Amino acid sequence: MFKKLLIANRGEIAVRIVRACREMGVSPVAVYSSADQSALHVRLADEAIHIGPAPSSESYLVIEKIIAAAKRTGAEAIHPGYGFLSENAEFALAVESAGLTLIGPPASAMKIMGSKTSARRAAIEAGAPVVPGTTQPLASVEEAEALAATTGYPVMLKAAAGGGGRGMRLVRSPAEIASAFSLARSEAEASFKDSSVYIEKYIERPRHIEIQLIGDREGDFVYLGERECSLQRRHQKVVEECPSPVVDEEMRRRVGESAVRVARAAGYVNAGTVEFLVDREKNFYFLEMNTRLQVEHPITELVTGRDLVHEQIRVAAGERLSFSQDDIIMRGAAIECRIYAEDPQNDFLPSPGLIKRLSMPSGPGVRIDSGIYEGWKVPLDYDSLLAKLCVWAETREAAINRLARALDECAIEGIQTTLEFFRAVSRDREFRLGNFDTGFIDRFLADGMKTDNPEGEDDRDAQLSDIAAIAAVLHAKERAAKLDLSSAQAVESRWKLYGRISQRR
Ligand code: MV4
Repeated sequence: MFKKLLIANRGEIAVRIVRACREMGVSPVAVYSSADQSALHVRLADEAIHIGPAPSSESYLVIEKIIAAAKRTGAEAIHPGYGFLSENAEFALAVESAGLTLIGPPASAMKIMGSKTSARRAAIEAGAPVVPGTTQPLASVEEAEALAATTGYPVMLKAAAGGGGRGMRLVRSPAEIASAFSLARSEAEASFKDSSVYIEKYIERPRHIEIQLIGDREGDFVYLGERECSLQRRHQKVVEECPSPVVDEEMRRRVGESAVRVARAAGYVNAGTVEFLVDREKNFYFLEMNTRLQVEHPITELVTGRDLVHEQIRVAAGERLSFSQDDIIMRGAAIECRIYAEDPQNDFLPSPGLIKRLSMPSGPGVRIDSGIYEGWKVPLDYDSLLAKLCVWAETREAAINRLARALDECAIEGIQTTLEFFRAVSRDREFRLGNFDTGFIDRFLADGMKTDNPEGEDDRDAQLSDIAAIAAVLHAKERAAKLDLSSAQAVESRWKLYGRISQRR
């Protein structure tokens, strides 16, 4: 096992990796920019190396600085976390050339999955279902027109070098395709310095699920179920859950086995995620593969009871997987809310600044992965993710109730956060029913943070139970008013009241 491991990241994920190192007896080394001198990950690590000024292009993204920090401290391995250099094949090669071990897949697998057209070829080779479309870039407008006609409208034009929603265009009719094609090409060129564009049939109102997997160097793979990731805003995930409300055991096995075949076809090693779109008939189609540990990995850990970061470090050190497919039992349900420093009342505008008060929930089934502390000044230089609130319970309904409870315990003062937005989501009837697709969050926001239930009967039932709940509260208040204020109950409710008032400041 490694003695020392360098963490080429910041924020909550760097803290997450520090924790895994500690538990495994590996000494964690942090790197930090000038904006992160007093960041939590720096405080928790054994050593920390300053790697440059605040902009990530001059610090966390500079390959040579990361390698030099590892060499200087004698770290034998580097964990890239997510974002930054985590899916950069050039970085993977540089780590290897320096005689260090990357906690991640080989550069060759990153390259295959980095190009969406070659990823589709790998998936087809593996026998996985892919969205109908091309596996080579379109050569001309004429080719785009001809292929769209055979695929059938609507279609999507996507940047081959893209992914995660960037450089994508929906085309609903033949009249739009010529201009969409040239726009997609110039967007792709501007974003990725690669104008290659390919075509896919458009799947209407799909759900988005992804399979977590991990493989060792001997070629053994295990899939750890799926995560439901349909709740996104502008291609940024906001809430994820495990398992997906639409996936049953039989479907999980089929999607999981497909995902493993795709990973195998790409020569994959270590933890990775294979994304699928699911249509309304529950057909699933390979979309892309993420060659890194993902933000939302904790909900898989909560449901499977496995520590993915421990396992990543073990397989990178050359050990075999510590569990087999038969050992993976999905138990209960977990949900993650990503708490961002953004203002939901103001189009999710970033809200950096000083955290004046911080109070995080705890209690049964609650897990917080946080990169912040009271008195920390959130810089504007990086992603605005502050912390992840994850809950686990025996059932999905119990997990949502627990989430609502945990969200009510949260208080972050001094900056705007997405907490209130999650409180509204956790109360939403359609969310509670598991009735949603990738368009849910946009509709939810457009409707003033609520969704209309098309089933009138349910609405009336719910209204009646709302009325009953209001009556119960009024009754309780009346009773409390009659009680002696010095009684224990009254004292407790005054604390609660104080908490609410101070949160509003
Ligand atoms: C699609 C699609 C429908 N049909 N491809 C968006 C992110 C990128 N990873 C792929 N995306 C989509 N690709 C076909 N052929 C719909 C989306 C999509 C989406 C996918 C996952 C999660 C949220 C989404 C929101 C809008 C569109």
